[in-house]
Amino acid sequence: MGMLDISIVKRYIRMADDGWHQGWHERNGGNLTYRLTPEEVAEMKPFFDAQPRPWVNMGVTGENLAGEYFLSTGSGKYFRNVILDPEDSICVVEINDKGDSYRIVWGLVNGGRPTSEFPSHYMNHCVRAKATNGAYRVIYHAHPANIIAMTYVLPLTDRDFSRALWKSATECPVVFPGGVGVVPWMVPGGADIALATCEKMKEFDAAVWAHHGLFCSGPDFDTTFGLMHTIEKAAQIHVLACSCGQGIHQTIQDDELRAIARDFKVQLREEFLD
Ligand code: 2HA
Ligand code: ZN
Repeated sequence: MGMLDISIVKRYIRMADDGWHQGWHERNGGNLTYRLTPEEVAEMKPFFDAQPRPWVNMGVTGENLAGEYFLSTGSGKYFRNVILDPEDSICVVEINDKGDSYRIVWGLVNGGRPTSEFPSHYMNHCVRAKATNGAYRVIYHAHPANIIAMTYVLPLTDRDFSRALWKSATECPVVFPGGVGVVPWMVPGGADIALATCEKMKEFDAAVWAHHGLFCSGPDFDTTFGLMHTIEKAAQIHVLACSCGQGIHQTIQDDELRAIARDFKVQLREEFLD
């Protein structure tokens, strides 16, 4: 029995590998964090390092998740390698009691730090946990090609992206009835993009990063991976339809979106409809 036999660790590794096989994680692209439950932390504690590594200030503060533990991919690590060598590629970090620093308590055995986007992930965990009464535990960032391609073509507004995606596949308004947020192009890795993404995550489960990728949040791995997958599939359909070069001749009408929402009992963001 060791860390790699623990169910949540196995499922985390599987999700990273699934993302790699989708083609969303070229080189060291993307990052995945999961907020552990107290039961999962208790299960892991026997395998934590005898000596935790030093505290590292995050440059951001989130008090509501002080003292919590996260699984995180490592900065500069490749999703492709997570399944082959998890101890080298991922880690568990503990947040201090002020909510402004982390320390590694397991993993990254050859050195390193959690993802360069950890401040963004941590702040978004704080926002999503607050918005969902603690239900949301996963933040996932990837580089799917079609949603990135759309950011070169469509106006960079929440409304334009949400409408185009809803109309690209009938299941979309059911999967993300709240729509998606859009963050303009920004330098990745810093506090500015973290705060801009948090503003969107107060309202949305997913935020598009212009010319960069997609941020998704959810209560568990299946839902969060499924959201990334559904949005990227819709983006692919949009790009394919536009690529036929004939123009768009028919699409799902706004009243048809309303009909889907009515029958599937979801609340569509009305201000995004005509
Ligand atoms: O981890 O995707 O946004 C590399 C990135 C940064
Ligand atoms: Zn990225």
